Amino acid sequence: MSVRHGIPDKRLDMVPRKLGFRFSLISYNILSQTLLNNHSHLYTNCNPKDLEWPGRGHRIISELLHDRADIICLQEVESEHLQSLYRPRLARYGYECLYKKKTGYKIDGCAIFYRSKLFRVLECKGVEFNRTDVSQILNRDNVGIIAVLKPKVQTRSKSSQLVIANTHLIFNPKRCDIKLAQLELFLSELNQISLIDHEHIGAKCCHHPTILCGDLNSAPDSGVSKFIINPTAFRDGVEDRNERLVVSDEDRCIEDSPRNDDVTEKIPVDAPNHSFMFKSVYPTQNKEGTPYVSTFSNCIVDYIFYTPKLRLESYRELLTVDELREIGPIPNSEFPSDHLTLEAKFTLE
Ligand code: KL2
Repeated sequence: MSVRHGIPDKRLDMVPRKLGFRFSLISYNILSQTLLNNHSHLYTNCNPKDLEWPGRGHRIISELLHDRADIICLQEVESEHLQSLYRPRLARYGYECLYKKKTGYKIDGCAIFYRSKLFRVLECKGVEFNRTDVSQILNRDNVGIIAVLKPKVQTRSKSSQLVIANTHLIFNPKRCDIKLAQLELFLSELNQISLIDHEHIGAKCCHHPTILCGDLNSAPDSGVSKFIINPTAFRDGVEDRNERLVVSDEDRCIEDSPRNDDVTEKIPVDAPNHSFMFKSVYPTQNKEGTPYVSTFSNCIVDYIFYTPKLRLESYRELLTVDELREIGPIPNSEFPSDHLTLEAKFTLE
């Protein structure tokens, strides 16, 4: 059992509310085996045994099944492993799966598993971020997936459906402009799917209860995070706006750059906006000011955001940067990925 499973969930409200529909959700970047093998220099401090396939795959399954979450959002799921391992193994426990593979020659993608006893899928949309027809910087193969789920059980919740959006933004630390463009595109798709009444755009609470989660490859103080939480402040922030201005040639040489990268310098982009009122499940630091982490770095890069009409009941605490440093590099025998699992419980109001 992992260190984190021994720690009780952080509860926000001790008053039990039995009225609404309750469900749990996981977001987890499971670390694709192909990416692990291709970037083996990143894992030289790990025990090679802990990196082997299929052992790591089986430990990922155990981690996923530990709490039997009702919805499991995964990133870096290889289509091959989805068919041979994740889909059949999770099916035994009552999960069905929705999947969107990255475009181009990429082998992995985003998956949403859900307990089919509990939910019916009303709609599902894979969103491709390679959209040079929209913007020249939208030229990478990242994707997201959006599902509209309807609880099958009778509840007293006023809301009758739930929108789940799961994505994995580009890694390249110097291309915050692309991360933001990918996010904007994803949020505009999410907006179309999640809007309740198209005649009341701009009105408060015009969306179905919505969860946005995944690996944003962005720190809590990044433009990406700020834009999600407070788009108005982001639009007004000169500093953040600068993140949208494009970068030097040297910056483009990192991994995910397409070979003939012909991004134009300083593309003027309209100020981005969205009308979701997202809150983040996870605090970015503890009471002493020590940052929490979701991967072996110095901050959180994975998130679960939720809108009004969802009540956060509890969440599994992350580790602080010091706690993870003490544990050492991951993957290890307890942590099968280089990311930690994010898990939260909600009530649909
Ligand atoms: O940061 V990640 O890991 O969410 O854990 O997302 C990307 C990176 C993933 C998909 O592109 O592959 C990892 N150095 C380190 N990690 C990299 C690099 C790199 N140059 N390129 C890709 N990844």
